[in-house]
Amino acid sequence: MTPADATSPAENANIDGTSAPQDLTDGFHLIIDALKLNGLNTIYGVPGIPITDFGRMAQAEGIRVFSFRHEQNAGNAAAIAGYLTKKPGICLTVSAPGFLNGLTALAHATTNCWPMILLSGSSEREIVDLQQGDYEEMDQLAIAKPLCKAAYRILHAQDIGIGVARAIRAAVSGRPGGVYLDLPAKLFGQVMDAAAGAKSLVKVIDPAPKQLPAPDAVERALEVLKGAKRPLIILGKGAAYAQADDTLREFVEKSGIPYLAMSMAKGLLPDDHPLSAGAARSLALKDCDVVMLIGARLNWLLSHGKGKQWGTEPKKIVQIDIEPKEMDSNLEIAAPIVGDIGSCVAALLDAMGSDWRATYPEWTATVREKAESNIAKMAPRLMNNNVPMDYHGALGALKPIIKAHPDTILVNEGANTLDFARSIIDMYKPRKRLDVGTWGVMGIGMGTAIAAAVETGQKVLAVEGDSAFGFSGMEVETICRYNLPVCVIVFNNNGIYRGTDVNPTGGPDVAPTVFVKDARYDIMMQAFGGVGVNATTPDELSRAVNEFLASGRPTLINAVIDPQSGTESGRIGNLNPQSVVSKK
Ligand code: ADP
Ligand code: TZD
Ligand code: MG
Repeated sequence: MTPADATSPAENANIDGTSAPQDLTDGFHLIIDALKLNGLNTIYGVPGIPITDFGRMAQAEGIRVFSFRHEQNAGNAAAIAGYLTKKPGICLTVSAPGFLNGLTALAHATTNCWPMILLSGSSEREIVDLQQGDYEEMDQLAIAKPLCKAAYRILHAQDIGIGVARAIRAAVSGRPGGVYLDLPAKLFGQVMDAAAGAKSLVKVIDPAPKQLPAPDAVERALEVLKGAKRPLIILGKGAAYAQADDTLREFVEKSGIPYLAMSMAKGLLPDDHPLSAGAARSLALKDCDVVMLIGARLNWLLSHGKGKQWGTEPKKIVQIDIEPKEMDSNLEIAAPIVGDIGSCVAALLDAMGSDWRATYPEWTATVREKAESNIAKMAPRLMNNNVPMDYHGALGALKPIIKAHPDTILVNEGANTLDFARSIIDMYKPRKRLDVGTWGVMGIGMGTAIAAAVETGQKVLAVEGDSAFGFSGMEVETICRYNLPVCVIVFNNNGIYRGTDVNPTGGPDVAPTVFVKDARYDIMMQAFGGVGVNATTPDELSRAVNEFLASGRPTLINAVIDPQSGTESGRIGNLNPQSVVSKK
């Protein structure tokens, strides 16, 4: 098919010169049909030129279209939708500024290895390329390219089918990531024969094919595990993404190896599983002799596999990842297994046969004892009733609620609010904990909570630092507008890390980390018809959350936290550069 097949309505005469009506379709409808054909039935975005009508038509055609107050939040919704469903989450933005707002989320999705497609309207090529100053002019494709996994532009209606197919396959195959699809305004109105249009659409067959591991890689890995005395499995969010939950659990249990779950992998096996080394993390990392990484990278979150945290003994590393380039990225990998986690773990189980015995009884007992003693040490702190609440008191109130409602999705961002919640609140089911991911980015909260509610139908608790919440807080209107079962709990300590800093000059400006004291975030929710609660004690907090779990109504709880109780940067204060001069 050539570009000449796409015509404007005026050119739509029959071959015999009569003007009998012909069945037509256009760019708008072809994009919608292409998405629907591939099971992409939800769009997160912000309307405006040139995509306003596209959003209306998509809704009319049965796609759920969620309008946000800022594209970054819509993009974060699409990113987490991709993580939860293994299908690309779709974000829709207007040109230049809207596109740039969405781009941060696309880069975030790519960094986290989640499939997402950013569909953005763009200005006319002729004007953009000559830099003649079009409305919202920007060479979006060029800007998107270095920030995502793949970027494409569709210029002709008859290429929409193949363009959308490419975007889908690029997003979900291999290591998943973000894809940019540039849609110039003129494309939407381009007309073509409806039958030819329908034929031009592509339903992507097997978009993320299984990638089987090489048998010798599997054998090599098992040899390393057999030689281990103190092995440790580290589960990452790639393992959660893979949705091979039963196989993975069978492998961990059959191997008898203690495991650590990275933040978003928590719950892949329940955190109270006897092989969980979560509460003995320091000991497990320091003393293990073999590490098996499953869908986790040796990046900053694991100190690149180096330093004090990892003890002095060299470790042998087994790694399962779909991305071959991930191997040896930071340290030598003794046994790389390249493939998808479902296939790799199944192959390992197969090769282990029926006579594989767990042979690390001393090690598992040591890890277990340490974990239990740490849990016992922590318990009284979680029961404290201090007013104002500290992090332990407030999270101690939330912990048993999640245990009683293990299907609830926990969204979490902040510094102290993030780090304490991650270690205190146990998860019991896969993909229930959604957080700041690889970048430790603030602002994922409301977009993530909205998409989690939409995609799973479950109730969502978003535990948010007051600073973190501010990045996407306006979306409480969106939560109310769509009447979503989301309860936002703002851990309000009057600022970033702590609300107690002072301006050393004595001037009228407060310190850079301090917010308005005793702010009432709950009233924001009331402004849009949701439930707002001010909670000053663990009891009030529990009661408000339980009321939300009973009603499912949009709720915001302002949890008053002692501004003294946090620490600088939560658990990662060591990453702050230090000034020798200011310490004089
Ligand atoms: P965490 O932050 O939890 O440690 P990372 O995001 O660093 O996890 O690592 C996830 C890894 O999982 C990435 O290297 C990615 O390539 C890999 N991955 C994602 N999906 C799959 C899959 N289906 N099979 C194998 N590896 C996968
Ligand atoms: N901007 C972005 C996009 N991401 C970031 N991570 C930051 C800024 C820096 N930052 C953190 O790393 S945590 C944080 C910021 C601003 C907020 C911490 O304050 P909080 O949590 O109120 O959310 P606590 O409980 O007060 O520590
Ligand atoms: Mg705070």
